[in-house]
Parts: sequence; structure tokens; C-alpha cells
Amino acid sequence: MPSDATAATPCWQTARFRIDVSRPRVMAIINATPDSFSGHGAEVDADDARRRCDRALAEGADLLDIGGESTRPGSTPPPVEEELRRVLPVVRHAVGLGVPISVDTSRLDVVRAVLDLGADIVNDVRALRAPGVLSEIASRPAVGVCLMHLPGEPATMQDDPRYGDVVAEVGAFLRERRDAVLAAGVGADRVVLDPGYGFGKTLEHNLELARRQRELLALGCPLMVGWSRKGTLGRLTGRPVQERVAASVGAALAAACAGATVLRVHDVAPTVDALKVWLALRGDDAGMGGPRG
Ligand code: HH2
Repeated sequence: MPSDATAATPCWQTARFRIDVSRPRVMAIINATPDSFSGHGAEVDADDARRRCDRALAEGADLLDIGGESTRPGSTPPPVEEELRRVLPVVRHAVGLGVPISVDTSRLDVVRAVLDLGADIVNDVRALRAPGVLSEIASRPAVGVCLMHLPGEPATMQDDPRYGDVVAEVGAFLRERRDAVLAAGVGADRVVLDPGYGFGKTLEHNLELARRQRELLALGCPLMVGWSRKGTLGRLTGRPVQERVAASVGAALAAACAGATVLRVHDVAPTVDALKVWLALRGDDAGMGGPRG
């Protein structure tokens, strides 16, 4: 059984880049989906998604996270051919941009195809539980992974979620998945964990996780968080999804203060500004100079 201590690392090893996560990094969300909760609702346009990649980098994103499946509450996955159709043209473009490229997927065919194109990271909301995915990742020398907590499936995850101690249960799940990944031969420095804010959790569960987020750092892996524009922020502010930028920046900053080092966001420019100021105020203003160690 791998110990927590050996998993501790300030770097995230990915296929082409060793990312210094001793300070927060901004991961831009590039959804190539027609149905994400955060916007669009129109047919996917690969040119538009490619332009969003370029813009996110111009605004200071450190990494891009490209997704072809909406995992909003109540959603069901598209056919795998459709997910491939959405994601591949965007990944093909993004891998030439000189930054680490993550793909938000759970499916073996998509994982294989994007890694063959040169993607660096698999961000899996299902924590590499689909058949074949973990062994595919383990067969590659240095692909980074993000393992997220998701109880059940997005279609039903918000149907009365219950926990005894949400932090203990999310922590136990992440530990079990982390250990399974290490046992398959993936190096500890390739693994990042994510509590999955908004996934199978009520407002109270999300707040409890946020307040005790530091407890998850005891697992010894860097933490990713995705608060951006989520329903809990809408509940707290009374604002619709398009008006949650300030709330999202506030949540990302609070998560960074509590030790999260990969911030998954839609609104790159305001997040980068907020981090610059926070790092300068705490005397660490060299911090936003790029992720590659
Ligand atoms: N949230 C979403 C999707 N992927 N991955 C990680 N690691 N953490 C998250 O919190 C997370 C995630 C949902 O957000 P979004 O991609 O904007 O929406 P949709 O799934 O509707 O496309």
C-alpha cells in the first residue's frame, strides 16, 4: 500500500511538461459541448473552441482542459463517436500551443485518441473507473491524471445526496482511487486529486468540503478545484450562471488560500488578476511566471 508521504510532491508530471504546482495554476475550461451548464447551448463549433484556447492563453491560463461531455446534473453522456468528433479537432490545435493540455473524459477510446495526439493529462470526473482506462494510462510513460470524486453518475448524482462526514467520505474515496492508480504503476507525481465540488453534493456538503479542504491535502497529492460558475455560487449570491464571475473568482481564491494548486475556471483573466494580487500581497509575486518547472 503506498504511503501518503511518498505521494507528496510540489510538481505534477504530465506527458510533456513537469508542472510546478508549488503555487496556484489556472486551468482554462474549453468545453466543446452544446449543452454545458455554463453557457453556449448551441451546436459545437470547433473553430470557436480553438479560438477560446488561444484567448485563454493570451489571458494567462497555464493549462487548457478540453471536454466533449457535459457532466452537469441530470446529463447523460453523448455517443463516444460524438465525443471524439467534438474533442479531437480542438486537441489537435491545442497540443501545438506550448502548454500542458488536459482532456476531460472518462472513456477509453477518447483517452487513447487524445493521448495519441499528444495530450498531457486526463482529467476524469469518474476517476479512471471505466473499463480499460487505468491500464491505458499506466501503459503510457508520463501522462498526468486528475482523479475527481463523483458518487454515481451525473444523471442521478443530485438525487438527495447523503453523507455521514462528507470530508471523510470524499477523502476515503480519493485515497482508494489514488492507491489503485499507484498500484497500477502510475507514479505518485502524476496524480492530482479533486473533491468534485457540485458533483453529488448539496450546498452544505460543498461548503463543508471547502471549509475543511486542507484535510484533503493530507493525502499528499496536489488538489484541483472546479468552483467556476457552479450552482452553489448561484445559491450563495442569487445570481444566474452568466453573472457568477466575481463569485467564481472569490471561490477560486479561497480554494487557493486553502491549499488548492490547480484552479479550473471559465473566466481566466479575472482569476489571473486576482491571483497576481493575492500572491503579491503575501510576498510571492514571482508566482505567476508559468507552470513548467
Ligand atoms: N467540473 C466540471 C467538469 N469537469 N473536472 C474536475 N476535475 N473538477 C470539476 O469540478 C469539474 C470537472 C463541470 O463544469 P463544466 O465543464 O464547466 O460543465 P459541463 O460539465 O456542463 O460541461
